[in-house]
Amino acid sequence: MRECLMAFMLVVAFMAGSIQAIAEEATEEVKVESEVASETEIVLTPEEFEKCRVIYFDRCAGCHGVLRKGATGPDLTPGKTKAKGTKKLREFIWFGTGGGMPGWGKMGTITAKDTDLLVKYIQNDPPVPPQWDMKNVKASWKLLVPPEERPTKPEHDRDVDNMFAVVLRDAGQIAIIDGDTKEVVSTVDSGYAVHITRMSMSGRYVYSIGRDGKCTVIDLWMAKPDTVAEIRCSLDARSVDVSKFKGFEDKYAVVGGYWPPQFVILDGATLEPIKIVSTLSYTYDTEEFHPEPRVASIVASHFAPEWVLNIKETGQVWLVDYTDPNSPGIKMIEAERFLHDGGWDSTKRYFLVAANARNKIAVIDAKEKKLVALIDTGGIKPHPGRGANWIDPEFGPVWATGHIGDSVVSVIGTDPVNHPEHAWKVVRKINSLSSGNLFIKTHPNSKWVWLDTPLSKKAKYRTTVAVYDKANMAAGIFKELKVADYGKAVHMEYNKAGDEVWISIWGNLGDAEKGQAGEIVVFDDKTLTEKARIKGLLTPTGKFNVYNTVHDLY
Ligand code: DHE
Repeated sequence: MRECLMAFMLVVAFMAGSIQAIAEEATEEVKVESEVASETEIVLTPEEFEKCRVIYFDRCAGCHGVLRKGATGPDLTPGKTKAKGTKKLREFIWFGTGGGMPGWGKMGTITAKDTDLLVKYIQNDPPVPPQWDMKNVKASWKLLVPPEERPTKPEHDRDVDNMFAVVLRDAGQIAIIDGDTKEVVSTVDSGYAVHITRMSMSGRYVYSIGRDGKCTVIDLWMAKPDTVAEIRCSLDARSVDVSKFKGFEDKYAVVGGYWPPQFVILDGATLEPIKIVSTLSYTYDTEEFHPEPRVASIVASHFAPEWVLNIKETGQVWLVDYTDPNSPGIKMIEAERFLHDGGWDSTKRYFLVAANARNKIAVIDAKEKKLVALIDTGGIKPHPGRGANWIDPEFGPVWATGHIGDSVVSVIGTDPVNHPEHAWKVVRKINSLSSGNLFIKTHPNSKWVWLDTPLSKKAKYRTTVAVYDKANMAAGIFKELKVADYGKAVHMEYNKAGDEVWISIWGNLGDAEKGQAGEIVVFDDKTLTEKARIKGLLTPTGKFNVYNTVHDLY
């Protein structure tokens, strides 16, 4: 017990305290002068090292890896970084790169002083992060409200299907918002720098995953929705999903880990851990051992009792059969590197996932359990979120992705039965406002496709979204909508009816007093005009409508 407590304290120390530190003193000018660091010049005090470790975890590890071996971003081990030299490294961190790296300094996220420290930090060896095995996982498990003590029917008259779970990223909270009244019904604590939520198949439960690997489950039937169980499955994580196959609805959940690289199968109702599985393995192509193959996106198959786990660095898609969760079956499909985010086609048979190091989309057939295509998107760093599906008047059913490193939207044919000549080909390439796109969204009831550009190098595009007409995509952007005059406009989500689009304004926690920590802007999807603002939210990012998330509508 004492060991567990110590490990937990270590981990809390490992993650804590970062956001505020990074947000401070944002606007100093960095000096970009020529210098080649000698060994003595890259020495950091223990305090500086610790500060950098936290900043690195918050801002860099997601793309470059905890061990800095590289993934979406390049290898940052000392052999490589020293060769680049202090001046170049400082430029990268401050100004970003054309390949999609944000200009952390220029954007005001990392100060000039901290940029200098980071430049030194990444020329030192990375610290070895701790492990997190089943003993730690079990010790972190808290069943706050056992299933038998939960409501037997909703304790309110709200439409649960039209509720939204909104990630309040830098506050580490989830807001539950009534989609009809736009009222914030409840705000509950979740994991550190919480990342996404997914819904149980019944739509009753919201599962959240924090960057600290903490998974929580919120019961939407409660008068005031609240957390009923929580667990920490790893120390760094991004994904969670539930069992959706017929007969297994709400039975299990799975949490993917970035560090340690592993996944944990949980009981769906209580989050009691059942099985932990390491993803340590070999790259699919060169078959070299990789020490950090992280679990990126996870989706639940509708064709078998399986999850589709995308193992980023090794470029493998693992189909995990949860019929017998203590002895899960794993089929490894060779795909491409580095697997990141993705979504289903409209039939939910094909899963399209970005392999962002190779600018490709891999297509997995969940029915035949195999890779059916690797598509060159024609852009740098595809980043679909879950993508968007619609019927193109010329090419039939299509799915689309934008790009982080390019101002282009690639539209891909997805119907091998009735439109075989277009299936798994880029049938349209359309301009976006700018590079720096993260998410694209539509709804079967809408005539529009929406695209954000929160990582644009141009401030005006970070707060503007583009709308396209599905019937006339060839015409390019139909309308630009300025959403806010601060923060970043990020991630669109429809309401259940598909007639409203919700967009987050992701501000700074430190600007809460100015009313600029964030809000959600609701647009009328028919008229493309603003309908409402849900104010006073602390750094909202992803939003997940219950009905659309359960049914994979995007
Ligand atoms: Fe995400 C999805 C990982 C940065 C907001 N993000 C995902 C998924 C992965 C991932 C693997 C897919 C989950 C799934 O479907 O199961 N994200 C990462 C990173 O590694 C990365 C690049 C860097 C990091 O350090 O985390 C990263 N992500 C961000 C952000 O900066 C965003 C904009 C805000 C934040 O939380 O920091 C962000 N990511 C999101 C959102 C989704 C997401 C809103 C879900 C989109 C959806 O509609 O499903």
